[in-house]
Amino acid sequence: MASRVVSLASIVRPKDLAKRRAEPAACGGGMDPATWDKVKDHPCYSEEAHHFYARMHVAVAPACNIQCNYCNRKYDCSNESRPGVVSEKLDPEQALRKVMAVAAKVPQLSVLGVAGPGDALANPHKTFRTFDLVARALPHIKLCLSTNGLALPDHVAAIRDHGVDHVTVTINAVDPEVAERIYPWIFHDHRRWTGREAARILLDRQMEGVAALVASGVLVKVNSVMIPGVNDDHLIEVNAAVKSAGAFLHNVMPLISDPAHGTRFGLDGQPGPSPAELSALQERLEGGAKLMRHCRQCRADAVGMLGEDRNEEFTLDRLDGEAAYHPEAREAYVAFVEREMEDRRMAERTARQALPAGAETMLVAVATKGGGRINQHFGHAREFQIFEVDGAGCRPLGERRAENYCQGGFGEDERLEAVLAALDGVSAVLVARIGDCPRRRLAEAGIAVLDDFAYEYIEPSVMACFARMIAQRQGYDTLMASA
Ligand code: CLF
Ligand code: SF4
Repeated sequence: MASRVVSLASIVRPKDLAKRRAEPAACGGGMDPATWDKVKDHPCYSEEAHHFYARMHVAVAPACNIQCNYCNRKYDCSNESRPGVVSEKLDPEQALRKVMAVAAKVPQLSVLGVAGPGDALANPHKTFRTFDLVARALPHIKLCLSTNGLALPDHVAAIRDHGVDHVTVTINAVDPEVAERIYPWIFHDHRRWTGREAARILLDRQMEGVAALVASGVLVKVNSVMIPGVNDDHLIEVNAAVKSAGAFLHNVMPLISDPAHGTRFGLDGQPGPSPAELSALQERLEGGAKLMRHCRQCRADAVGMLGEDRNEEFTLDRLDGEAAYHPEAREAYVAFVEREMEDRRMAERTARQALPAGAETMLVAVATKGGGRINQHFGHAREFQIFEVDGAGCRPLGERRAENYCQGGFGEDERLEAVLAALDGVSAVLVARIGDCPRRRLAEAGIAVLDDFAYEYIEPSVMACFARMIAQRQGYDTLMASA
């Protein structure tokens, strides 16, 4: 089907290209081989890998040693999860059974994480016992944990000795004055601490732990929760500290503060940032520590590709006996991904060479079910991947969530308006298919819809879309000038 392009005059906005980073080589160009080996199939540490590989969390760490004002213990750890109760807590042996069952069914599985529902290192015996069991049974699985950092300095040697190559530390501030507005108390050295002193101890131990991990060769990712009016501007300092400490990635996540979750911030009416506020902050952080932009704020028992959750398929009552893991299925999948990645990189190179020069940039949204391809119907998309594209290449900016428009064969107007709001500022949407009615509504809103890139690779298509739209606009301008 032919593509439709609309409102070309309104879709391209000027931008200072000099400020933009060139797209890093997709195969980890510039990265040393040891680091590349750690990240190439970790869906959180590599944007490319998240198209192909899955992670799972096991909820073996219920206790926590601090209180964050954005957390209610009834809910998942907000450090690593969207609020929502974990369906069941597990002991290490149950966790192993679950990991075996998932590995048997999901060849994409490459990472096991302990991310709550409390703090992984406030439950060190359960966390490390789980890692031991899984490492013995499935040595190819990467081990990953997430922590608030309070107990981190005490466990760096154990982390290294248990073969945990990836650690996420949540650092929301580097100034105790800011931190005391986020953490009402901590439990440390057999007693409870509050106020500025609690904040100072926590921050000191976080940075001490990060430095020790980096010195041990463990890849560190820092998560920060963006809390408007509390630490939003301050996250620039956090980003600089994270960079100078040698962390691999910085992931700035929006505060989730629905009052229904019963968190302190939620009850006090503390708002989270809008997508535009989050993007604006991320823009200000460009050039500092490398940013992660594809986080999905997963549950502490999430299973599957980022953005999907298959945990319901693997609850304890559904696990019957020992699941048989067949390495051949995994090996075949890895071989397929390697071919796919190579092919994709070639397509990217070709598309980049065809980009028009010029100081213009646009946002393009993509509907995808994964696999790095445009393979989702507009009406089924619960989120859109957003890319910024210009003459230098395209960069992922993360996802924007929207309830899927199509409700069992018919669309709902209100939902379509919500999708349009989620697409604010976007110039074009690439989809596998779309109905006539939403296509018309998007056109009225000045958003081009293209379905002739259906099932193609995402990044090359985004660049080709940009090149086509610029060429059409230039053709239009020439026509108008000669009229
Ligand atoms: Fe889990 Fe976290 Fe390991 Fe990933 S999640 S412990 S690093 S395996 Fe990933 Fe989920 Fe974001 Fe966490 S998308 S919330 S960053
Ligand atoms: Fe909640 Fe995690 Fe904070 Fe502990 S560290 S209070 S579990 S968000």
